[in-house]
Amino acid sequence: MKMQAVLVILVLTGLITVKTTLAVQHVIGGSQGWEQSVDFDSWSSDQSFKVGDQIVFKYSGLHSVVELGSETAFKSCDLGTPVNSLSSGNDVVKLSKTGTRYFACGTAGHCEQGMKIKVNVDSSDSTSASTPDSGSGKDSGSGSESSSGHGLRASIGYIFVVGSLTIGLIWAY
Ligand SMILES: [Cu+2]
Repeated sequence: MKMQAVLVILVLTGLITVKTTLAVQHVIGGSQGWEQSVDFDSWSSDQSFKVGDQIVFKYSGLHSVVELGSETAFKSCDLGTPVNSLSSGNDVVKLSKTGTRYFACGTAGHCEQGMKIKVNVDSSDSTSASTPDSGSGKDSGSGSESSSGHGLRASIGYIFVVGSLTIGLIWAY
């Protein structure tokens, strides 16, 4: 019984470590991606966006991504003065500071049909003081090179969990 307790503690420690230190990559709209059929309001209500996280817009050529500069522009779908425009179909946007960011589809009529999303970025947990240098507030890259760092950190996290499990099992038997 005592050994099982040790195992549980080790695994929990590993999981908590992963949770608090890893930046998360949020694929907008989940498995459906950046598509008209998704209810982005309800999708985002289940998400917790933190500084250091990334959001990814995945979509077909019918769509694009326009970042808007204000709540007003977001509400009225005013795409006239975008902060940023993306169109690779696999657009990675880093959430480098707290605040609200607004995104809409650039295709005529899509924003009005609900293809827009408001992202509220909260500060990351106080324990992780490692905020990668990001001079500009909006560095958004397309492609996968900007997500490789996350992948590496994720691997380290998983190794940690597997390691904890292994040590726990060795202890238990
Ligand atoms: Cu669209």
